[in-house]
This record gives sequence, C-alpha cells and structure tokens, in this order.
Amino acid sequence: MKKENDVVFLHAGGRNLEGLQGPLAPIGMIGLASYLKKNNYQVSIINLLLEKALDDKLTDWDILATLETKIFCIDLHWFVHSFEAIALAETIKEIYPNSVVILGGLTASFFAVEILVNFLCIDFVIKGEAEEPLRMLVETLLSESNNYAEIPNLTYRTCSGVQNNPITYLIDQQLFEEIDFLDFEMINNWEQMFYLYNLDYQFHRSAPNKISEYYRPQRKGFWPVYTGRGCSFNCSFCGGSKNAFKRCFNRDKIILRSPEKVAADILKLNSLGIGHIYIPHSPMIVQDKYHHQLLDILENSRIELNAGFYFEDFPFYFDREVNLRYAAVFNPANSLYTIYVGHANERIAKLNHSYVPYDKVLDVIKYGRETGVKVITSFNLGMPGDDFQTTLEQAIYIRNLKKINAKVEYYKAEMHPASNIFCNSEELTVSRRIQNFVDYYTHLKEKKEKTMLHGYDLQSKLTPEEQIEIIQDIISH
Ligand code: B12
Ligand code: SF4
Repeated sequence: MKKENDVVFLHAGGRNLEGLQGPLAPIGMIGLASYLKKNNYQVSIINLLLEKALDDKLTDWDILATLETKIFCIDLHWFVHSFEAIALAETIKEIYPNSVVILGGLTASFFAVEILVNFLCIDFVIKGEAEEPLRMLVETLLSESNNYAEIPNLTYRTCSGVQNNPITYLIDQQLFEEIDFLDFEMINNWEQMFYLYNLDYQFHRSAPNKISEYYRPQRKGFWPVYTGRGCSFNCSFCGGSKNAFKRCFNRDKIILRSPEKVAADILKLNSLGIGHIYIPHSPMIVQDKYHHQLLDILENSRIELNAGFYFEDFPFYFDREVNLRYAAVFNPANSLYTIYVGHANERIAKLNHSYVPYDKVLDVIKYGRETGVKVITSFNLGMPGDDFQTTLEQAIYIRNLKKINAKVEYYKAEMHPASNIFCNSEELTVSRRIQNFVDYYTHLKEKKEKTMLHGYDLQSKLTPEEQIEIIQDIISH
C-alpha cells in the first residue's frame, strides 16, 4: 500500500563515473524535512542510490511508483548531480504529471533562472537556505493558493516568464540550534545509509564497479557532522568558498551551531555505532576556540567514543595540542587528516587558495605519526597560472614528501559553479569550457571526462594529464 505524504524528498545520486556516484544527500535535507515535520506535514526521504544499491534490479520508476505525494523535493547541491537530478524530475512528471517538483542546494541556487528557463520538469527553485521559504511554499501549494511573490529566495515560472524573488532569508542562530539534523527515521532504510561507500573511499581508495557495491556493510559506518554553513577561505575552484556562498546563498560569513549541539550529535552518532565522522568546519577553517570547547564537552561526557574523525583543508590553525586532544577523545586508528596543500609554488598557491609552507606540512605529518592518525597530503593539477616550471616545482615537492613516506594524492581541480574560476576566469587567466548550467548538464550526461570535470584551459595550454606524466616521471627518478 502506498504511504501518503505531503512532501517527499529525493536524492538522485550522481554521474556514472569511476567512484564518483555522490551517494549522500545534503545533510541539510534532513533538517529541512524535520522542520516540515515539526510544522505538522507528513514527510519522507528516499535516497534512490541507496535503494538501488540495496536492490540493483530497482529502477527510479519502480521506486517512484510506490510513492504518494503532491510535492517532490530534489537536491541539486553538488554539480555532479546535474544530469541525474533533472532526469529524475522528468521521470516524476511522466508518472505524476500533476505533481510539483522543487529543486534546491548550491548548484540549483546559482543557476535557478537558467534551470527554470530550460527544464519544464522543474516547477520551483529555492535558492540558498531553505527552511522558512520551503515551509511557506509547501503551505501555499497545499492550500492551492498561488501567491508566490512573498516567498523569499523563490524562483518560479509565471505566464509572463521566470520570476526571481531576491535571496533575503538566512537562517537565524536560534532556529539553527533547534533543528534536528539527525532526524533519521524519515529516511527509508536509514540504518543501511551509513554504509554507503563514501569516506571509505578516503581510507581505501577502491572504486565500486556496480551500484550494489555502494552498499558496504562490512566497512565502518560514516556520517558527516552538521557544524555550520559557509567558509572563511576563497579557493579559486570552490563552489563553497566565501565568495561562492555570497553568490549562491547571499551569506557573508560562517554560521556555526553551538559546540553543545555538535557534541550532542557526535555522541548520538557514536551510540549508533558510526565508525567515522567528518567534521566539515575543521580547526583549520574555524580558527578559534570552537574546537577546544567541543573537546571540553566530549571529554567530560565520560562516554567512550568509538568513532574516529576526519578533517580536511589548510593546517594553519592546527597544532600539536588540538591533535593530542582529538586523538585522546576519538579513536586515532579510525581517523584521518587531509592537508590541502593545493600547489607547492607560493605564487600559484596565493593566487588560488593559501600557501602552506613545507614546514607546516611536515609538522602535521609528525603530529599524526605521534598519535597514529593517518595523514594525506593533497595537491591540485591544472591550477590557474600553472605552467611547466611550476609543475616541476610541484613534482619535486611531492617527491620529497614521498621520500619520507608521506601519503600524497593529486588530482585535477574541478571548476565548481559560482567559484572564482567560474566567475572571474579572465582575471585568473583561464578560458572556460563550461559556461552555464546546460554545459554542466550536457558534460555529465555525455560523460565527456572520465573522472573529474576540469572545465577550463590554462593559458600555458598544459593539461592535467600532461602534468601527471611530469610528476610521475620526477617521482620515479
Ligand atoms: C560536508 C561536505 C561534504 C560531505 C557531505 C556532507 C553532506 N552529505 O551534506 C562529504 C565529505 C561526503 C562531501 C562529499 C562531496 N562533496 Co562536499 N562539501 C562539504 C562542505 C564542507 C560542507 C557542505 C555543507 O554541509 N554545507 C551546509 C549547507 C550549505 O548545505 P545544507 O544545509 O546541506 O543544505 C542547505 C541548502 O543547500 C539547501 N538545500 C539542500 N538540499 C536541498 C534540497 C531542496 C529540495 C531544497 C529546496 C533546498 C536544499 O537547503 C539546506 C538548508 O538550508 C562543502 C564546503 C562548504 N563550505 O560548504 C563541500 C562542497 C559542498 N562539496 C563539494 C563537492 C564537489 C563534493 C563531492 C561531489 C566531491 C567529489 N568530487 O566527489 C562529494 C559528493 C557528495 C555526495 N553527494 O555524496 C563542493 C560542491 C561544489 C558544487 N556546487 O558542486 C563543495 C562546495 C566544496 C568543495 N570544494 O569540494 N562533501
Ligand atoms: S576548498 Fe577552500 S574555499 Fe572550499 S570549502 Fe574547502 S577551504 Fe573553503
């Protein structure tokens, strides 16, 4: 029998490329659903990739046919889901032509008008932070009214064209504290969801061959902790940078949930047996006493934490004390730091992100070794300004790290929507191959690049593939 809902949230999963199926929905989606539930709406969340990983004979159509609702909400947060999110909306409209499809998330926010102009299967886009705007839209739709002009952050179609209401809604601290981001019971098969291949990738680096391999119950469970929104850095390729958040969400600065709330979530995840947690606003990004406050609470909780932690980004504000404190509270053997070095050349690093001196990288490797925490150093290829000479410099830097048995990864930079490369490509001296949402969509639909989607050409014309050859050559000598 079909379960009746007012709203169903759907996560489509990502493009069908090696190891990049984007299995998780935005964490904020659970908060949105929970907020609607608190406002007395009947809500469910279905992660289609999870459903198909559990039963690889299932199609989107089979899953959708079991649902009963008027309103479907699909996340288009990560650009990697551009094709599948739209394809899912098209299938919904085939099965339920009278239903309403709402899109939201970073990518949808940036391209809201273009999406509504080009894809009739999408009825509404909510830009930016969606808690109140979505509640207002659901209320309006279920009361059969069509007074959309007052709903903040909304983009919608009328007979005279696409209307684009300004982004005036940002969540306030009080509501941010109240929302339950771990309200898992609304999610179909939620207990299996933690075993969707994801962080595991960071630890094991093995790409699934088929969809059922995305479900890995034999590995440790993983969940990202909801710490906050925004970033204090401005990495040139990043769609979640300080500038990108302004462009997509109209958000000027980071908002963080209190250490008390975050600690309570970590303890709940621990009680559910989650083995890895990811802390997005790491000490590197938040920079102040926030993490010490968090650790004070966790240390005093007297509950044994079986989970390990995982941080990434710049190590500037990461010191020995934070390392020792984390390793005392969490299980270091399950833990990982990814130091984002980006580029070894100081000029390129400063142009594109921040420069991390070699000594600082060595410090973090040393801290990790002291406590048994795994450390990965991560570099980008194809950074604006890069040429043969700077690639050689990068290669020698990587060779030096490898000589001391440090773990190193390097991959081409992806140009995210709303990133500085996307918006200021001339200033950064690159020429874009991707100009708009339809380009992202088509690129992903046709799987034009086998792995990461680079999206631009350097002035030096050097390609990331050529850079890989240079680096491998230097490393082997
Ligand atoms: C935590 C995080 C992760 C976690 C996942 C967390 C999760 N499930 O949400 C992990 C480590 C798994 C991850 C993975 C990836 N990430 Co990531 N991640 C982040 C990070 C650090 C924070 C994101 C976040 O939580 N923001 C909080 C807010 C902004 O989002 P939210 O509350 O979840 O959602 C709100 C709105 O977006 C909106 N909304 C969201 N969904 C919906 C749906 C509807 C219908 C509506 C109306 C609204 C709506 O309303 C919500 C509440 O107001 C950002 C960097 C940053 N500074 O933001 C990168 C970032 C978002 N990730 C990014 C990328 C590229 C990825 C990967 C695709 C990497 C890869 N190539 O494999 C993967 C794929 C993810 C997947 N689907 O499985 C890019 C995205 C660029 C872009 N626009 O596409 C970012 C900006 C950073 C980066 N440099 O890589 N990521
Ligand atoms: S990649 Fe850079 S700008 Fe983007 S979220 Fe991480 S630190 Fe912030």
